Amino acid sequence: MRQPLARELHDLLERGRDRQLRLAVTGLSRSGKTAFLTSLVNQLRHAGLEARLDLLPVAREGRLLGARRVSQQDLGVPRFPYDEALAALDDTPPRWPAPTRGISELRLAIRYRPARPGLLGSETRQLSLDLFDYPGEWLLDLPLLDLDYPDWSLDQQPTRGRARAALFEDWQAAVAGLDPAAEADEAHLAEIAERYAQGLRAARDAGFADLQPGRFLLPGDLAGAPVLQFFPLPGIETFTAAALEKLPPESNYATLARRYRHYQQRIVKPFYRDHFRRFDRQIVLVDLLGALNAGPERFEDLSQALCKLMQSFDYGKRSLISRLFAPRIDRLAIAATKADHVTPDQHPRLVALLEALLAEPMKDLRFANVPVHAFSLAAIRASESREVAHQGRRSPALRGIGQQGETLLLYPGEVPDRLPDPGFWARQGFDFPAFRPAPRDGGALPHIRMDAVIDWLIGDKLQ
Ligand SMILES: Nc1nc2c(ncn2[C@@H]2O[C@H](COP(=O)(O)OP(=O)(O)OP(=O)(O)O)[C@@H](O)[C@H]2O)c(=O)[nH]1
Ligand SMILES: [Mg+2]
Repeated sequence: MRQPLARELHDLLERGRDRQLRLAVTGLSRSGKTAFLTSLVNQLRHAGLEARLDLLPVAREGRLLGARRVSQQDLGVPRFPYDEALAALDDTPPRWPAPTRGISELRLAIRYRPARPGLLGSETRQLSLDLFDYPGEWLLDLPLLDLDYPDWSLDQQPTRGRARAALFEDWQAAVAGLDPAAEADEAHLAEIAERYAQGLRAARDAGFADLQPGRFLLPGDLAGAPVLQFFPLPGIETFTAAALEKLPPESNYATLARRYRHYQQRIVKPFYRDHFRRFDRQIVLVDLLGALNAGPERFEDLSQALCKLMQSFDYGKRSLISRLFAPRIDRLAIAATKADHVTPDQHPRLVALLEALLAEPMKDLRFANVPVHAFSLAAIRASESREVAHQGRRSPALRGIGQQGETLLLYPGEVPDRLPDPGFWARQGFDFPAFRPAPRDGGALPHIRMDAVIDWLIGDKLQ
């Protein structure tokens, strides 16, 4: 799916005139990507009318005239399901938008008045904003571009952590007797691969995030194809590279290595080449509160997955191959989503925790001269902040609607402002229920700090 040269040239010219920007949203499964993009489009469409965008100067100053959806350029990419998401939120009772798979795109034309108008005074300008939503799991596959099959096999033994290893027991039992040198049996390999995929799915459902290959979890139209029928080969370390080379093409080893290479070249690489490389700005969403809720092992796993994921944006750390696919991202936001699950006094702590979790990758990115900013936000705020009297003292609380339609009034707990130690989990832990989205009266979606995030991501292009 290579882009025609004329289009690249056109894009380049538009970009030079600051009239086009490609903004990508990513995050691991359920991190809040669809909610974020739905809210972003919704806020911009309601700008100047009902939207509350006080932290977005172009809106506050009355210069933002509005935004319209226009047809996207790349007809090969599915459209972002904005209407479907709004329809779910407007249902009775309101529902959260359905989970999405794969990459989707939406183009907005934003009209605004420049901060310093020209001689005629009534000048308006337009910015084309291309928005992309893609699964963060895909970025976990980046290291795979640099590893050959034997190295990847060694790297991926899923025995880290007891809870995690338990989920792969079936696969381990199935793969144990597989001789790398023996002739491959298609059906047998398919079965072992399916158990590996089952292990990955179970690990994902249990809240684990550091999972490779990413497409095994979101196969889309590749489900059942042999390119997804490989797995790490235990015992491969007992062979020398030369011995592996000599194994016949029909051997288990050679068959699996071939599939791995196909996955690398035909699945992973095109995403980097056709999409990732062309993004200008990026926001990475993190469901930090969900991970706190899920306990220490999941929290640790999220931390590892995120550090891996962030390497995609750090050119310094990248090898030659993956550097070829480096995007020219000149700004990166990271955001803890669903902040409406905690009381507003906890929001600064949530940002501090996110910064602590991503301290290393953030240092590397700053060193690589990519500006990074951390936020906490709620794309679609589903609770209201209240105060309740408790033992003669007034304390903050949240009011929302539970999944069964019941009214909830609660204090969900304190967010640790540094990486939680074992004491934290023993002492306090964390617990909050999910909220249903609040019914809407047709106006802009209620949010927390979407305006600040929009300003950081595109504000400078609306000057
Ligand atoms: N309270 C609250 N919940 C949210 C918010 N954003 C997302 N959620 C919850 O998180 C779930 C996942 O949000 P999505 O936007 O679908 O996340 P996603 O990253 O697109 O998920 P996938 O498409 O499955 O990868 C939603 O179904 C909601 O339950 C928010 O701003 N506030
Ligand atoms: Mg989604």
